[in-house]
Amino acid sequence: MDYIKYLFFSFFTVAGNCYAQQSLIPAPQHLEIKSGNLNLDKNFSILGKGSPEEAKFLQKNIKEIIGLELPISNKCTKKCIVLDLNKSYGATSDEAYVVVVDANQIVITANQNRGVFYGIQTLLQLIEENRSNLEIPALVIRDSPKFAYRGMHLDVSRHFFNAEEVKQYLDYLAAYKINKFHWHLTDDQGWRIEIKSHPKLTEIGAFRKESQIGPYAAMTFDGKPYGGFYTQEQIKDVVAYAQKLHIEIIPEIEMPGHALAALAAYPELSCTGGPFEVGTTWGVMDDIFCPKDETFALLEDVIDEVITLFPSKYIHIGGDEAPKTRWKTCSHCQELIKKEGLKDELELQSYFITRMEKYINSKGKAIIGWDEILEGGLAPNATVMSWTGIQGGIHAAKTGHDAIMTPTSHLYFDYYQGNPQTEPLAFGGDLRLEKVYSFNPIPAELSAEEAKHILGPQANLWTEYITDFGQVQHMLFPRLMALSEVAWGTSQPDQYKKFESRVIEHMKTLDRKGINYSNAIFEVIGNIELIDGELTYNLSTANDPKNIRYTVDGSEPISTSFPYVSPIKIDKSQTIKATYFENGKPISATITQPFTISKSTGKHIQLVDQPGEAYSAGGAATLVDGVFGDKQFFGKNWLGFNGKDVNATIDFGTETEFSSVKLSSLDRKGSWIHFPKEVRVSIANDGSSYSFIKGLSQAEINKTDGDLILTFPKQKARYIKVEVLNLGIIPDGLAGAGSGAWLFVDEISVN
Ligand code: TNX
Repeated sequence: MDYIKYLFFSFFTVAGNCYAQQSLIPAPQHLEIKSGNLNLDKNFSILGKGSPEEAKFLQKNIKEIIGLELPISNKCTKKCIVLDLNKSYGATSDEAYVVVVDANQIVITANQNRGVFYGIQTLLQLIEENRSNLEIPALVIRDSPKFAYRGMHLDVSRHFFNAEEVKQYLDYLAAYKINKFHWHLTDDQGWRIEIKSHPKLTEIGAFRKESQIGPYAAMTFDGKPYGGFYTQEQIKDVVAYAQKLHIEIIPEIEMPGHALAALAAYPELSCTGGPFEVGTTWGVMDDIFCPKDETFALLEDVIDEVITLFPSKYIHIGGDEAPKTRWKTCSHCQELIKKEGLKDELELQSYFITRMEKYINSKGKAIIGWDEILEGGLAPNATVMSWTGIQGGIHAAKTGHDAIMTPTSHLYFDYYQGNPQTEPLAFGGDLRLEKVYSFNPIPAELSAEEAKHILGPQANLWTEYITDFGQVQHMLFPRLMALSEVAWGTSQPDQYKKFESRVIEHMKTLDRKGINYSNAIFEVIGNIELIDGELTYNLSTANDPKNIRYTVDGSEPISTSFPYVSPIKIDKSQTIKATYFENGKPISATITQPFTISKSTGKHIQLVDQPGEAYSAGGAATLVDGVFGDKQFFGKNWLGFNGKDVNATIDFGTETEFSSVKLSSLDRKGSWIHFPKEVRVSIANDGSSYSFIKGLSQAEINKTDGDLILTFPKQKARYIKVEVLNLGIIPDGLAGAGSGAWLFVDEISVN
């Protein structure tokens, strides 16, 4: 492939060398190349010393890569790979290791077997990369991770992945030095862990009558019964497997929300008494565990069994997305609130979590919970898993609690990693490899002392839209590699292109192993840039960008269309289409980007309230960048405001004439996104005394498809203010009832 050649060439020229071993992921903290090579051949043996399990692991994997079964022996005659478990080796971390390669031997030194294991993983990558000639360059690697918590999650409730698949998943994590596996075992759509004291949890709770398929809003179902669970024997087997890979499994048992599968089995644990069915649709359900004594009794029994199965010090008890709708109208809950002297249902949630925490602590274990466990007061010893943004993590760290960073904006691997037109159906969002790679787990707001509470990052893989294991692989790769380097602490976001070339090298390994991955990095990616009022469209690809051909008149690019040499200047309305070509043939899908230039394009714009982190695109300027957000796909180019209004002021610079304002909004009730309840346009010449010009009422807005057009007699002014009012609290009966609605807006086009 030409792109490989190109990258090879560019890497050579940029780095001044082309040592293949620089493709290690995660990049080691320290790597020194020496002169000469080691030729790995059948004369080598493996000296296991204090690491017999690791020696076997190395033997098995070398055989898989190069077909040679090297003997394991107790002494080294000449050529050997030495696993030197040396307790006196003075590393500060028990995951640290050193690899030394010279002409005759390879020595891996560490003070713990987990360090030896990571040294082996590094060595396997070196062998993998040099498998054509089996020449490994002489080198010294000294390495240790920055974060002790390097996590990856898998949701097995929405779709079930069997024990063998979970073991493969663990292999992938181990290869990239991830050391925590968060196993999301229970949710509305399925209870997946056998609990001997309460067999109905799986007899009933592990099976649903059908599953939602396709995009959420379409509300289509497949009519096919679906289910599965792990027996305790299988769980033990997976836990033992993970231990060999030095991965700690953290089980999650969701409470009080995401509990419909358990309630279908034991409806008496709800506030209404049911009956219920195991969830068939996605989203957030109103029926949650009722804080009754029998609920706590069952959950404590569950915890008792979970604790015997999982050696981890942590039990994750969920805590997210628990609507208080039922608790508000349940007499038991209201009496409990009074009896315990609680303020409201949020404090009741805190009571629930704290009560479970006490029980779990009494068994010598600690809890982790999602952000929402902060609501109504944080349980005393809890670790917060910060997902809605990074604020939960900041708050936790500032109040002396540990936190794990897993924000939707950077680490939700159920979001799209490429063009939604060519990627499999996903939850939404826009999370490309480069963005994952740019994540810094330590928020800038924290002092060095507070930052010690940030245990590390974790990426989550929710599986509403992931129906089989091949698709799990596709969503995981290559983003797992970016997570790996972020968590190891050697990521360099300003060197993304170098990381990308290492990822391309690793794709060969994935090909050899038959693992699916997304090719999205080879797509043509268009980025809109607005600098000093000048609009440009920048195209990029992991391939050679010079092979991109584009048109400006909406026609399909052909091999003789304009070659892309520099950012395309956009100074009038037009549609750009771009495709990547090789040998005269289109290789990538074509991207299409219409631009609508108006009097507000590129003008200075200010917002009173800022959009939510995950939907902040390019900030306020996104509203005047000449591009209307795509209504099919709210991950890109839209600004999303949670519970807040849009209050935007545009400064034309000089007095300007106009007679219309057009903006777009979205209505996706299943995703908590609602049309605004009002739009108001006002103008001013001094930037402070605004006069109202025109508005749109809720009834008028609800008649549109989201294109909101306000026309009025010609005005002349320097400033225009556009207020788009959020619906407010989502009404009962709709997804997310009781929470703040999301308001999505894009482009404010003035003419
Ligand atoms: C939110 S993250 C959820 C999950 C969904 C996920 C989809 C979290 C604690 N709750 O139940 O699967 O969004 O991205």
